[in-house]
Amino acid sequence: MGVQSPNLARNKKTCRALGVPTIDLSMDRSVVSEQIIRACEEYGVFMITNHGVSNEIISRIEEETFDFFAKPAVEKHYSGPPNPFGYGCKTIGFHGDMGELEYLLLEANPSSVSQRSMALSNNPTRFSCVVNDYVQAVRGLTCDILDLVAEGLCLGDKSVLSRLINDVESDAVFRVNHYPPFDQSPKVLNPTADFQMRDDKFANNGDSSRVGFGEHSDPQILTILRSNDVGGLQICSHDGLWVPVPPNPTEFCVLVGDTFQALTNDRFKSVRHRVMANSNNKPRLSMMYFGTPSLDAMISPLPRMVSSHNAPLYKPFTWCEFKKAAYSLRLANRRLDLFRHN
Ligand code: GA4
Repeated sequence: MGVQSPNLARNKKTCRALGVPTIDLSMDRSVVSEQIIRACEEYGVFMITNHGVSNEIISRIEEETFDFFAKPAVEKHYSGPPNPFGYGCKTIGFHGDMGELEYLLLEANPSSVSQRSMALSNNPTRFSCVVNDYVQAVRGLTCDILDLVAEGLCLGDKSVLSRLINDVESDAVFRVNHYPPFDQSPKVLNPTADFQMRDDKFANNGDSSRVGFGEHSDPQILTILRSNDVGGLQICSHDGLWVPVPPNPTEFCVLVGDTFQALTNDRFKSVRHRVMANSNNKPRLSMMYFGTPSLDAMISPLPRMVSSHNAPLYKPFTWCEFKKAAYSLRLANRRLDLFRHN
């Protein structure tokens, strides 16, 4: 791990071209729609600028959550374990995945104007407002992106995708990950500066001291991620290279999830990604809104994505069934295969 093959070093120039595309949402609607579709097809991930979410909403949530993670460990544990919501530290899910991080998992349903607990903040009302404002803004952005996709794919019903996550029963989750800085030994390469070959041995935390969040794809439709200026996120390219995503606090990173892959009958591919611990003395703080259908929503390839040459690749499943499968497998498993036609 961390050692580049000579071949890889020679190909470094090519690798740079693999970087994640950036899309300016203020451009002409049809251009943006086309760019989003191309990015979903070719990369499964893209950055967005001019997204319209106010700086104030973003900096307030950053401040509140940094304050939470600055609390003494014993106090933070009053908000855990994340079962299903709350504070988690190092353990991810229920099946032995580990990461060098701590996190908060919070409900993000459109009707959840819920009060958060006193253990999260000594001003739970303010904490709730800040979370709800952020989630509402980012949900709106997710819906805009999904409407642009629906237009570009000529889906007829332009809100067929956004309705799935706007449902009052949506199973959406909001997650904040806090990665402490990594104490770097001299022989380890900087994890954000080098392209590395994907290696199955390390797919699930082989070198556990460096893995913040192990390789996985997100099970939902779309993930909207925002981080501070500390790197660590890497995406797996089609060629099996780990490509660092440079952090940019003014942009959002959008990731295609498994459910979007199934809805588009594999035209879009969910992107495998991971987070490596950083070594620049500053913690990484990332916030993810997971655009999710309701538990009983039926997922199957959209009619427009299926034709006589393009048979449906997936059997219909509910989000609840898929979520159960995701939670019963480890991070690195290919859960979509369970729902594929043979
Ligand atoms: C990955 C995406 C989201 O963070 C998450 C994660 C969830 C968890 O941490 O509880 C999972 C993981 C995520 C996928 C596989 C299962 C479930 C941990 C795990 C091992 C909240 C989600 O929805 O799926």
